[in-house]
Amino acid sequence: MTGSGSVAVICGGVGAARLLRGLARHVEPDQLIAIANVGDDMELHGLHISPDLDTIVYTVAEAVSAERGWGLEGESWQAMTMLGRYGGEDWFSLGDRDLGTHLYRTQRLREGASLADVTGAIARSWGIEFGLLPVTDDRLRTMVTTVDHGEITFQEYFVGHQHSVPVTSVRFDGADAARPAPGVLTALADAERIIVAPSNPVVSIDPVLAVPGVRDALRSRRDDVVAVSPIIGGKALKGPADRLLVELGREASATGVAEWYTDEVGTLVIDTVDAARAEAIASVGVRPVVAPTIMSEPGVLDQLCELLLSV
Ligand code: FO1
Repeated sequence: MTGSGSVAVICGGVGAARLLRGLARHVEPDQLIAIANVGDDMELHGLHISPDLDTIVYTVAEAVSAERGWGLEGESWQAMTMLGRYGGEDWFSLGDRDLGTHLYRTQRLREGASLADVTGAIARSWGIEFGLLPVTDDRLRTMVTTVDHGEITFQEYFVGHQHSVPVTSVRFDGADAARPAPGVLTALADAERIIVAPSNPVVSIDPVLAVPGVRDALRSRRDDVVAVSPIIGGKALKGPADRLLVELGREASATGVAEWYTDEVGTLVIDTVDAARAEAIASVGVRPVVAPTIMSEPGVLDQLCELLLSV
């Protein structure tokens, strides 16, 4: 990138969080803003839980459980054990420390704070200096229609059924009425570069784009939008993105991702194992860039960040 242009990142959960941990090392904090999915949010035990926001905070703060990719390292599960004793809802594992985050967020929301305000307070308390915004402060819930269980919530699909049940369609409840959180559209308009993180296109990125104004903001700036393919060698590194693409009639490949994002993304970074797909991707009108993208490999995250800021 040329000037001290700002960078806006469209984020889901784990993959986006890992990329942000790298970008935070390459972009001045006041020039970096993450716009995160809240379609995974849910009310449970009377608490408002925001998995993708919390995964980003915990990961960037280096506090996330390395084993799980979500929740906190060194967790205990006493509250869950107590719930189990009473026959309460213990299918969604909330660690004792993690519960503190949900208690605080729920209380602040009840007092009338916006999700964006609470998210800012939580992020700052973990030493995160760049901007972290929910795509909307309004209610947005990803709903998944399955072959065997009808329409269920995202977490019932992802956790309840370990995302192992075939899906026929996905919708984002509340999207039409949802307003972009304050600052979201400005960030997308002002950014010199918009990055779409390697999150699940179907259930993590699309709910962000479904909030009115967001998809159009990317389409109008398509040449400045670069995505990282979350599908490598036909597989998702984590989660159901590959299966969902196939179940929705698309190809589980970097080419399928390029086709998914054709209208919003001008450039798609694909892993070296998918180099042979570059021509097919170019033929759908997306500029392919081949580079190592497995961020857990030494040096790859920093190289990828430098590439995303310069490509
Ligand atoms: N994922 C699971 O597979 N099982 C869980 O019990 C679980 C609990 C959980 C609690 C808090 C949180 O922030 C995330 C949690 N996740 C769990 C992950 C979560 O379902 C996913 O991170 C996203 O919703 C999808 O990216």
